[in-house]
Amino acid sequence: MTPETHWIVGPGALGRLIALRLAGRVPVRLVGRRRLPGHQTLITPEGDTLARSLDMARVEALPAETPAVVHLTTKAHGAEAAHAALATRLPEGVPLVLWQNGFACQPRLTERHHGPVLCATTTEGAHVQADDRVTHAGHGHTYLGALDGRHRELAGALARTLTAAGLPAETVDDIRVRLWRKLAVNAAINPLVARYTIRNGQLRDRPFRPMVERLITEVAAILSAEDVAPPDGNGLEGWRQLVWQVVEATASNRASMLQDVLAGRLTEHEAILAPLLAAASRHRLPAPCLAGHLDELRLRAAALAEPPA
Ligand code: KPL
Repeated sequence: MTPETHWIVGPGALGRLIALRLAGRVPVRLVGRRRLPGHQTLITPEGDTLARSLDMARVEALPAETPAVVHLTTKAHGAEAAHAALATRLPEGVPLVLWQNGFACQPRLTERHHGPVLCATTTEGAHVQADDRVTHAGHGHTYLGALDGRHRELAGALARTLTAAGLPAETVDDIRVRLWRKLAVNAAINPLVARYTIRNGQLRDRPFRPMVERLITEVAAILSAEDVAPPDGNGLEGWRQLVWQVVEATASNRASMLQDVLAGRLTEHEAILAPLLAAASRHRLPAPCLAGHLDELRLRAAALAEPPA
């Protein structure tokens, strides 16, 4: 029994980045649906190689240990199913950290989980190179907090552990606002780059720039009605600055939604666009561009789910 073990459920790029960084500090177990090589390598943003042996477990064959923390690092659409598969195995009180994009599973799992729930939003960039290799593409920052404003000590301790492991983190009292801000950026960038198969920087050019502007206008009106302020509190202009700063900083990147499309995977459209459209309908605000993207991505998801003829 290793009561201080951090379980990392969802061994994609972010999950393995967290596991490999934390493994130098605390016991770590990677939990997933399929078996991955136990020896994993991280290529750091500086080009160094960090190799570690990690304990692995499949969800169906979890060891008899009580984890200190469960980090859920699946894609947003996999989070609730992954939690359901684990929940009956966890004693009450085990803290859960939700690392998902969007604002869909976070309120639901905060209600459902029998223990403290923290949400994390991060700008760490990572991508999978192979089953045993992940690239930490760029250093970022992580914010941690509970939607119900509780568990500050737990969040503080976790932020210190992550920071000491090389993933700078801090606790915040407004994690809901921060999750919505990231969602806003994702909503203005991701559907367009996925639809037109372009890198983020191409959004600066015609014909894409006005399309981004229309999305920002819709998102800004919805978030203002939801009382979610942009970072500098400056209304529509604040949202424009935020989105264009991110486009600039990630100009040569392929956004996560484009990577999902190119790999034939489901995208995170429900977690990113559906909460915005639900808010738009609550406040009776028009959102034709967001709705068009959601419809299109839903059609794609339905086609992916169909068995090949
Ligand atoms: O988070 C992102 C993603 O790729 O999903 C960015 C780079 C901000 C684009 O929305």
